[in-house]
Amino acid sequence: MTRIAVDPVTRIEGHLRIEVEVENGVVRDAWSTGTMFRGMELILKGRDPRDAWLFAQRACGVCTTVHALASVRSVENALGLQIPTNARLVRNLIAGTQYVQDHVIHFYHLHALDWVDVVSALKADPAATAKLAQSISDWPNSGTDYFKGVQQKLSTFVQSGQLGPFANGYWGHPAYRLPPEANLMAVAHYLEALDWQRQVIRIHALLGGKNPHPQTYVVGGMALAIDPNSPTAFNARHISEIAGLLAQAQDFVDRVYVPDVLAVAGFYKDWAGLGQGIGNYLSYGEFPEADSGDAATLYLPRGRVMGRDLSRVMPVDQASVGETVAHSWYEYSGGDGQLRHPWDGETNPRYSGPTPPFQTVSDHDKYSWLKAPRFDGQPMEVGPLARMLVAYASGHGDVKPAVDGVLSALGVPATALFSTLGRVAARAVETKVIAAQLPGWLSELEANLKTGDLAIADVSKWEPSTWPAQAKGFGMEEAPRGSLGHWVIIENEQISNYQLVVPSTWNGSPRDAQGRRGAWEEALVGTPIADPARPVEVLRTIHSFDPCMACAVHVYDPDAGSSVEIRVV
Ligand code: NFE
Ligand code: MG
Repeated sequence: MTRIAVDPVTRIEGHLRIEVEVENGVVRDAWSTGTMFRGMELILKGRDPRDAWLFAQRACGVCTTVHALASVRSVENALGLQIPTNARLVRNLIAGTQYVQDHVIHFYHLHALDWVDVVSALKADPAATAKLAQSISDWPNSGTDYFKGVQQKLSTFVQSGQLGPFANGYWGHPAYRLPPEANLMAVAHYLEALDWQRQVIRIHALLGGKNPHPQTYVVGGMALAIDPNSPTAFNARHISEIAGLLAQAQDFVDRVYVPDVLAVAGFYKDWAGLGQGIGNYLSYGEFPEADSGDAATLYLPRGRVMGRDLSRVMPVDQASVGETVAHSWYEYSGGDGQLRHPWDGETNPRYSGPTPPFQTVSDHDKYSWLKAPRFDGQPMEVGPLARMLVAYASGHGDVKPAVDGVLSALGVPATALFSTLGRVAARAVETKVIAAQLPGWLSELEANLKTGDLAIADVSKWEPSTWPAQAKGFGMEEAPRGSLGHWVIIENEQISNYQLVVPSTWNGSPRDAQGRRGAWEEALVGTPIADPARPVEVLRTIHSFDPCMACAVHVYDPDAGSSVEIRVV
């Protein structure tokens, strides 16, 4: 039995340690440890609920914007506010743009290097690379000279001994299977995607003032001056600028990202049988298409798929969410093994782990700063795969054909979706679907403004004196990485309790009181590891979830350092 610790896991946001036990070359058990505590919930106590989104949004700069949206939704729910049409559409545009930019960044900049051997790209024949690229897409940057230029740039990096963004990969590992030409093509698109994402996110600047952390939210709607005919407001010129950026976004998704995912996936089909995980999938649903915001109006549906059964979509009620700290560095009054609903949530940090640097943490009863969220007591997987499975099982008019198209292109059955490769493919499908949907929301906004409706916020409850003595609210949202909930209790015009239950907390959850593993832990069990000193297979499955620990453990240890440690113990 070999114990491997990967700490920190890189190409994620925040601080994650993964320990696995390997026997006969296969992972037998796994532990996910959030190694950082932040205490966002404590920071929010006692504040004005109208200000909460400004603080909550700072939980993360990767899934920028999402905590602002979940926060204003929770306070609007508590105060009984419905936002105007314009605000709903602006929020959909900000959130949808976030999906598209974030998913493309995840594939190229955070995940691709688990599948693409950058150093092998130096051996590629640029002419053969051009031929390969032209065979999968009519994207214009696919000539021999273009790929020769990229290869020269890469070679300068390698010869200088400073790989920059490509440092610390397991280059040359036998688990890399792409031919040099496919590796060169992917490296070229890695570099193009860097430029592309910087352009696309200007949409956030136009609608939200800046990125990360758009600044135009307000409880009751958006604080965006909007008037198609005013030179000093958000006007017709901005709408046409956004239309151009959305077209640019969609073009890259359709002609570069999706073809690349299919091309890379074709070499790794065995990963359609690995990393299956829990098999329970949760989606709160997202993108309200009517102002009531009710579940039935959501473009991506709310629901659950349980036990990999795609024949039934189960309902979702926020009341069924609870968190336990049986194996987390917190204490609950009345017992750590309870499942506490977020309105009754407690954040009492009590570190009881070993003093770093340590060899193992998994031999301790408590081993993470993440709480363990459960739905109806069950561990769940959240994220693009969960959303696409819930939509697929619901017979969604856009998602179903898109998923079927990918399955038939790869020649794999629907059961292949329950896997590491399934997560990568589902993220690409979702990006394609949302990139196609965004121009419609922009047209709706334009059409609504043309009717003369310039309402953007309901400020009827702006005065705290109009609030009840006590109000409870929840904001449910689908962030790029999955189901995000904020729960607030307002008492005497102040926040008396605030809890965030975040996508990477669901997925990165430690065990619960019954000893059931979280999604990452479960997905690692059964993974073959060719070389315990270079566990690229662990990274493939963990990265397929797109972890964000900044979100997941909402104190920084100045002594922890920043070295990468892979240890076989
Ligand atoms: Ni910081 Fe996040 C997203 C949220 S959590 S990335 O998407 O909420 O995984
Ligand atoms: Mg929390």
